[in-house]
Amino acid sequence: MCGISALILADHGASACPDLFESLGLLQHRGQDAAGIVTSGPKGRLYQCKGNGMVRDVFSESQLAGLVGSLGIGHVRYPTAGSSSTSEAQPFYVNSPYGITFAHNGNLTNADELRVYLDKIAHRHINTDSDSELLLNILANNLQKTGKFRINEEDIFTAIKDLHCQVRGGYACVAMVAGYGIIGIRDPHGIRPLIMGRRQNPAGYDYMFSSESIVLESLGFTDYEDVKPGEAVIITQGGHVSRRQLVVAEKIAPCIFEYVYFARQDSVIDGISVYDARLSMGEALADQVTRSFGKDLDIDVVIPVPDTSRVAALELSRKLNIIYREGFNKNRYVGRTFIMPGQQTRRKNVRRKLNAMTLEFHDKNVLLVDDSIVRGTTSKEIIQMARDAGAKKVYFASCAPPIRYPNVYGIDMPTRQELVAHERNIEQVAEEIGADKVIYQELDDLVQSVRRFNTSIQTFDTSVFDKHYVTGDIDDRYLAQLEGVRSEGTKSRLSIDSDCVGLYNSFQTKP
Ligand SMILES: *[C@@H]1O[C@H](CO)[C@@H](O)[C@H](O)[C@H]1NC(C)=O
Ligand SMILES: CC(=O)N[C@H]1CO[C@H](CO)[C@@H](O)[C@@H]1O
Repeated sequence: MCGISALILADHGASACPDLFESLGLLQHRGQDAAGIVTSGPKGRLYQCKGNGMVRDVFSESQLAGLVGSLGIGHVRYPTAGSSSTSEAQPFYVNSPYGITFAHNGNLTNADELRVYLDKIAHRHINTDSDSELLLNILANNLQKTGKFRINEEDIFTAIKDLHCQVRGGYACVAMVAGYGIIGIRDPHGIRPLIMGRRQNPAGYDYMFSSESIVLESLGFTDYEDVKPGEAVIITQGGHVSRRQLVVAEKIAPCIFEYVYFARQDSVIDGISVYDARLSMGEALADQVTRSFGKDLDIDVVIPVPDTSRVAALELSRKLNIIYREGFNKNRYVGRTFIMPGQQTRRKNVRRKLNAMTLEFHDKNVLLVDDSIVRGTTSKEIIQMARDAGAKKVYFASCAPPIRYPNVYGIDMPTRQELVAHERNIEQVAEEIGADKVIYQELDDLVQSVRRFNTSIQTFDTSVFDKHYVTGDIDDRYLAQLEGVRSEGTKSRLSIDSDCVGLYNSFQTKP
């Protein structure tokens, strides 16, 4: 996952950098691998600072002072499969046309085709493995086609509309055109979140885009609203806001994992409070526990695996009428294990991160509650810690259903083989992680826990649970390719909408 922000101030003499810097700190949970800010100053000149590491480590005070200008964009990145060293930190920049900078959150599913297109047809050099560089160059190339000295709003909307035809996947993006303004883009399925808000001050309104509403709230922005799936928003330096619905997808499918794990609980995405959704998940999970245990409900205490699952565990304990206790103490100065690359680091990290208190475990049957079970290595370690602390029986409940398939839209899930629930039933998972019993949320219950707060959303992206990939372009061959198992004849193919054909008229990959 990544986090993005963009800011444009009404007062052209003021500096956008302090708020952008703070916004990245507030988005740090979405990525701790790299961070970057680009601002646009007088004469449309761009100023940039980016690098690998946590937000507080990437920017020094003097570097921040050098990021002048009243508009800018920022990004925090987490590593995806082996990309931490090969991909450059964002934002990315192209000097032609107009000087555009770009940052995004998500992952494309037709990156290979786009690479070929940019190389063979657009003659644009791509220097990294990052999807952002592809998106930026597609946008730049579409704008270039206007052949104009100065672009207007219409040109930008057209370029973005074409971009939606050309790219597939989940992507929420912010862009800045030097000396012109900032742009927010959300993919037609609305898989990745993007929200905008405004803040009044004597000079007029400041505007901001961000991945999560908590950023806007913390920085004093109000009236926030999600950028709609398939919508683009342009905000010029004159403070003019244009929103346009460019593409209407058959299905809107926001990523359900934002609610389960990624987003901060004090954020609201697509009108749904993450906190409310997690409470609901706990309530539904309580019913599942009751169904699963039947008459033999022999749980003495409910203990959350900190931090994400606390809210759900609390509600679950209330509903089951079983006492809730904090049995694990967290060392808050160690990073989240899910985000660290490499199995070895992950294993050691659990015990560095958590400590089980004998007081709460000794001689008890405990129900541990976590947001999800991914590889199972963390769960296994935690269960062992509970046993070492004297627990009699250790039950493990997950707010999410079994994760059996990879995520291709920007969440760093391991390959199928590494997922503990892949090709294992619940009893086998319990055995694998060493639990006396595992209780998984039902998928329907998870979806209802979120959807009840915005029933206008018919579907969510639940591909990691049910293998239903909303972009319609993911098959076993694609997944095998992801896993590095290159089979014969996996040449990239183009699947494009009929109304997009013109964009590709001179471009077909050979069979
Ligand atoms: C529900 O979600 C849709 C899709 O993102 C959004 O357009 C709508 O504004 C949301 N409803 C509320 C009440 O926020
Ligand atoms: C950030 C990013 O671009 N991540 C990955 C997106 O998916 C492709 C596979 O299609 C990976 O190669 C990228 O590294």
